[in-house]
Amino acid sequence: LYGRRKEAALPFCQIGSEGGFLPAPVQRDQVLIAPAERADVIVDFTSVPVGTELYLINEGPDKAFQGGKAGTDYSPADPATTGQIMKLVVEALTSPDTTVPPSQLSLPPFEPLGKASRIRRLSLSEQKSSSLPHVGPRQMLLGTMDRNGAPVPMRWDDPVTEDPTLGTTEIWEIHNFTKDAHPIHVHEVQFQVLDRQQAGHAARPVEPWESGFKDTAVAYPGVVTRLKATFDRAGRYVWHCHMLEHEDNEMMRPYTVG
Ligand SMILES: [Cu+2]
Repeated sequence: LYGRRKEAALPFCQIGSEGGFLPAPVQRDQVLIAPAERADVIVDFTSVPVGTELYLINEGPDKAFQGGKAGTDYSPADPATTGQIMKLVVEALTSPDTTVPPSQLSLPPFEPLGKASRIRRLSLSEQKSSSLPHVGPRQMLLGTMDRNGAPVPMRWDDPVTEDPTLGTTEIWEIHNFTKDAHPIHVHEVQFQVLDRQQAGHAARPVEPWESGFKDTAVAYPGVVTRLKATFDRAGRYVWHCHMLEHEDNEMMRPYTVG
């Protein structure tokens, strides 16, 4: 939340993500939200004078997100259009405030998933057009990986390759071979993000605000993102990139639990 002169005005507190409460509240002054990700936040306006105008703004890029920070790694969204989200005007209290300050909240105990019985290596790949190779990739594809660590891209119609046994816990390693970040969404389950690892580097622990249960996680280019889920309901589901232009253009795959 920013004031009129674009000064950072008000930090807030994140208490939840897609799958429920975080293990503990996390103090933040901005959130990174990809399509399908959700954040439950508490904003405390107690110390803000009545009449103050605040703005919730979007600093994400107006082109494909590849990771990094606004202003350093990419230009933020156009403040006249895509950069605008919401304006808030602080009014006087109309009834007694009985809410609990975020720093005094106690959240339900967090129970992590048990040991995984299988690790799957999965891939995100891009495919160039043979007729228009200069206009960027024609398709992004999900897939598996071969013994040598090379991606094996697959289409929606290809046979199911992800088939967890009912009731088992698996780790899915998402290897992103594309140039862009993709929000990977797995239907039916809530997963834990374990860590992220760039080739040749040590794995980075998950961010505190990603340490609860989630159903969507950003997979950065050149990075392995590790997810852990328990597949406790039989059936046929899908996993996919949640950017609509990608998911509707082959970046979606069926998976079965049984
Ligand atoms: Cu995508």
